Amino acid sequence: MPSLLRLKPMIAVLTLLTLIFISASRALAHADYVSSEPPANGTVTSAPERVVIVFSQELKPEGNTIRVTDARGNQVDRGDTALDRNDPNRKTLIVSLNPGLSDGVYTVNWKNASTDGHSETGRFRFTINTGATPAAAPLPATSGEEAPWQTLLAVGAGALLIGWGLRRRVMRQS
Ligand SMILES: [Cu+2]
Repeated sequence: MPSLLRLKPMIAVLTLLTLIFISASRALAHADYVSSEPPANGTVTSAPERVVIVFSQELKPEGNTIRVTDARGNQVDRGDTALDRNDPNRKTLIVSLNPGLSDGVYTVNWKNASTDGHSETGRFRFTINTGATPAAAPLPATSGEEAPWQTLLAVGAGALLIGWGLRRRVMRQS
């Protein structure tokens, strides 16, 4: 039966389109992670006072939690997750952190409740690295004379990096 043979690709295409439609509407219908401060997998150079997460959809005022833990699993947030009052779209959550967090890797677990009745969960990490070594301390005022060779060093390092990048590109093309 030739008609049945012709039907098979059509069914395949329809199935594919349905799957695409379902995944697209799912993405539209939930409050997914858009961005955060600190950023996911990012490194900050000073201890943040809070974690802010922006989602793709309006959230309910209740039922949202951001839980932040240190590398040992200890809670370092203050349990005060709330909508950001500065966001008129109600897509932003904020939680306060304990002051003066030490360098290390922190895990953020979030759970939200969007106004369409759905709930999403997610997790990301960020690193605090204040570079708290004597070498990273602010340079004394007398360091003005060092500026020229420091600039030279920076330019030299930049040139090396660019050269290395070009070489890699050339090697990849050949
Ligand atoms: Cu939804």
